[in-house]
Amino acid sequence: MTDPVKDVNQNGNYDASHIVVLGGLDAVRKRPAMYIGSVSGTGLHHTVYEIVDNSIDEALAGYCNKINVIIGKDNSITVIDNGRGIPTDLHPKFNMSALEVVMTKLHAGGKFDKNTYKVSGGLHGVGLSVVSALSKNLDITVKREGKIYHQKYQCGVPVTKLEIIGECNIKDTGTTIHFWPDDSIFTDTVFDFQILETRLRELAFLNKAIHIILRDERIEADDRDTEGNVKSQEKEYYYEGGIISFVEYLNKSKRAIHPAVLIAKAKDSVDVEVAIQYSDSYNESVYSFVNNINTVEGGSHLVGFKTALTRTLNNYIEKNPSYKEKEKLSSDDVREGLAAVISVKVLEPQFEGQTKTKLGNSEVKGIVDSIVSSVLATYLEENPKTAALIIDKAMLAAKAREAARKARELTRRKNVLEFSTLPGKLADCSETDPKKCEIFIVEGDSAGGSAKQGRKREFQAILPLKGKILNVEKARLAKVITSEQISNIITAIGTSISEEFNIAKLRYHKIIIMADSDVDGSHIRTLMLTLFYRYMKSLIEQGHIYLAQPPLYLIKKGGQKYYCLTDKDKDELLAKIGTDVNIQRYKGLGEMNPEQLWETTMDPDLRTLKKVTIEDAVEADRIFETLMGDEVAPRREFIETHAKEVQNLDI
Ligand code: 0RA
Repeated sequence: MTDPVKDVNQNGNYDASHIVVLGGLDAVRKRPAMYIGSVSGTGLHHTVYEIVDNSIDEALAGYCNKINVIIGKDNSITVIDNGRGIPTDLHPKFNMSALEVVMTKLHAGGKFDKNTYKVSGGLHGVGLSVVSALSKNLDITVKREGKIYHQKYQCGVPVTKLEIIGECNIKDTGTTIHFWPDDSIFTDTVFDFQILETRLRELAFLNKAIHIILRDERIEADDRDTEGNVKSQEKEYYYEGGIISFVEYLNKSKRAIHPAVLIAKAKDSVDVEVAIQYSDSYNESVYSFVNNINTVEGGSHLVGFKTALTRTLNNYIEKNPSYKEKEKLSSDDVREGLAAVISVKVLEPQFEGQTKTKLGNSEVKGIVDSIVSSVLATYLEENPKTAALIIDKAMLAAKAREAARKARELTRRKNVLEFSTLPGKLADCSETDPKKCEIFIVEGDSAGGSAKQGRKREFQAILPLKGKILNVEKARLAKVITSEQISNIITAIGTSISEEFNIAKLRYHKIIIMADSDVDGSHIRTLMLTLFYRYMKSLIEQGHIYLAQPPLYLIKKGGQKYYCLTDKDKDELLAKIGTDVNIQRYKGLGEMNPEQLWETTMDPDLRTLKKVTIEDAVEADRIFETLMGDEVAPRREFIETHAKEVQNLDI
């Protein structure tokens, strides 16, 4: 493809003011990751959010209630909103249309109005110009003042004039942006329905009463999934209840113990919305947002919420004569089984932290604290039955925590007495630098035996597991640590768990789960991942957890051996070398001899490992709840769609 930047300059079709602007967008094309985080899937999907965020801003300003996102057959994206439409009149400063300023000028953003909360301009809020710069083609259509305007861009450069192409009803307004991400920039140009769905659903929860519709035109009406169900082509997200619906969604596969509570108030131009609902589970699902951005690292709004929750519940116990024991609840106690969404809108948010997802504005802490304290105290007074359920639950959590602490102390003392810190089943490696060490946690004693014989003992340790491990999703900490299999895993890894987790004590930088490629193996992988997710989450976040990929097939032809990881690999290979081959399908790891196990699954030079990552915490939380709950069908479906197909397992 020719470079439109050069074309424009050579043709001289545009005046000098463009050159400055182009210079700006050139930087975006040279170092795209600086603007959208990455050029892989994450960055690709970010381009969609960037546009949708602008439409959401229109909605927050009160002018838009419908946003359509369409994934085209050719992997293009169209975002249609019914907002006011991007202004098309001449921008006096730049001597071009306001639309062209927005599409070509870095950081022009959408809005010139400082008094509204902006979603765009937030985390990566870099403006539409960045999407335009990173699209090989972009068509924009605006309906405004009874006219339909249209302009085309290539790599951020306008290639047509802004033209009026028709007329419409004066009340009919909005913006349509159709773009094709540049495949010379993005390493991945295939949009993932589920990734877009997660964010769009989240936006619909956080901004109530907006219709957000996602359509996938790559799917034919008669496309079916592996179970034979017609795949869904279009989904609409619309939540009148806003974040109340969000916590109900988080608790969908749990048993809630009271109706969700909404706390919503504004103070000193900070808009605070909090929804809370306790369930009978032991896990905490608390999510915080600032201007619709998921503040994964928390910040002042979250601190304000946690402080207020703990103090308000303790005050209630203190004042209420029916509680004889005036148990002091900790912040952890009051969050056991809590689903909560804290959503604040702040005029000038300061984002801090490693991933710029921590709210720094210190004034927000006090504002959230005072709003949550006063509204929640009133709620508890007015709803004594719900109050009693919540307090009883937190008191149980406090007792369990105390019991767990005692049990842990006991285990520690026992270990000291027996001098046996490492489990007897562990075949450890000889290298002592954790960076160079890896541990294989292996399903079954026979595969464990082959792995011990096949390994390079300098840096590879083997811990065989006998059968399934405890489902930690359904057990309290006190029980989890009494399980022998689990305590073996914990001691071998070295970091301990929960509050006592210490990454500095990690004994292996690669922790590799090695299980069969069948349903039982999937279950074991999931049980292991649940343990890591709930009790040693940093191991996943810091990229220490991997899944081994044993081959499904051994194919021999003409003295050559080929291993295939998937059915697709096998079919492709057979297409190449012919089908008159000797094909062996492995039923399990146990069928491989030590040498085969080494060369297919363990040898760092030949093996494939999947790194486990957490793409989206809300979904990961729900997935574990679904996986470890009682429903079998959704569990199997998840494992089939996620565990085998993707390179990095996104939980
Ligand atoms: C600048 C000013 C105004 C609206 C927008 C931009 C705008 C941008 C996008 C991007 C996607 N959809 C959008 N809708 C609107 C304010 C317009 C006015 O004052 O009339």
